[in-house]
Amino acid sequence: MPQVEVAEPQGPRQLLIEIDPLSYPDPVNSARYLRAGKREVEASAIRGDAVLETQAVARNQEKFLIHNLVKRDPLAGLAEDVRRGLATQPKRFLPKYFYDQLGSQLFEAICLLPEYYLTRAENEILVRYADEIVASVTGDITLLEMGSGSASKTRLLIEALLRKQPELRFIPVDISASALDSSSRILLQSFPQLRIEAYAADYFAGLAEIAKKPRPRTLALFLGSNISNFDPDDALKFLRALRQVLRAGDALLLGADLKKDRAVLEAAYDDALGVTAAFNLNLLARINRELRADFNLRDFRHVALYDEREGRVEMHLESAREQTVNVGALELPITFGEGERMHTENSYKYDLEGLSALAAETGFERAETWLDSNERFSSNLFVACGD
Ligand code: AVJ
Repeated sequence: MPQVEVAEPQGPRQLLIEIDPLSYPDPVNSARYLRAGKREVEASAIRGDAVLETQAVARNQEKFLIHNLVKRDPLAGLAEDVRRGLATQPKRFLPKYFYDQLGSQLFEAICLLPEYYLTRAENEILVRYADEIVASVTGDITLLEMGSGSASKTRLLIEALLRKQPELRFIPVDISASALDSSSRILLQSFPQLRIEAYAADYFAGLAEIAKKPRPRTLALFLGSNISNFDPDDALKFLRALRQVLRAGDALLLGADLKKDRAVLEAAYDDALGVTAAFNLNLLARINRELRADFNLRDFRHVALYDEREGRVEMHLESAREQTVNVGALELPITFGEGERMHTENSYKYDLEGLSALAAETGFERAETWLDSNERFSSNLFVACGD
């Protein structure tokens, strides 16, 4: 039976890790992986539908804790969301389902593409201004990161913080327990001055949990243009929820891609090598695999378009012909007309005015903004206003 939702420290020597079943879909291999790859972790129980629970004694016990708040049956969410999305007109999917194991790696590949300037631009900003950024927040800082993923850019800020303070508490929140686990271990190896308390959770659940404990001066990070998947209303909701766990004078470093020339934007989401197309089509491959559907990937085409009025790049999957697809797990035949599009992602672009408004509407002030040398991407310091 699913029980432990939050791992409380069980005493100084113990660490409770729950492994995300999505990331370790095969319990036998997960157990083997844990024994072979992570000697400090001993798998003690395998139960239920591929949920693996480990009671572990860790070498870094007091330095690393993961709280797993991820729901136990992630497939139930996918099935329900696919059913709903295919019943809607126009059909649509949620971008969070891009990131299965292959999808996450395709996204890593996207970040290396010449057309996808976002990652490089943000990296350039952080390399150049990390010291200035952390200097603009006073006091002994705790670092909080929403959607930390592989945490490679975070490293630059951690280094800057450790140049100005001897120790650092880092609280990453990410939907993937396995990403948190591996990125945390790597960070702890590089930075002995770090203590990590990670939350495997969606943003809102993670924030609700974090709000329960008081924290000193906090710098929150929301990097990589991760805000771009939120519709305007949801962006407000998210920033207000984040503002609630902060105190006046705490800050948020928000990475936001800027509005620009259509050709540049569309190329970034429709690269010549076809990696973004594969990333998009992988949604169908995932539904085939996990919900026993029979999408023929060759019968769908990747489409990326900048809607200037909405200020967003849209991704779609377009049916090349009239066809019927079965989704076994939903006992659902779905028909597509020729040229019919399923909407798979919005990526909102901002300008500095919009960012100021966003801050003002959510209890922040846009205190400073740093740009890359091509002025394509922005890193914004939102300072929390008086409570
Ligand atoms: C991870 C949401 C920031 O919108 O640029 C990249 C996702 N989609 N290429 C973005 C994405 C297609 C990315 N974010």
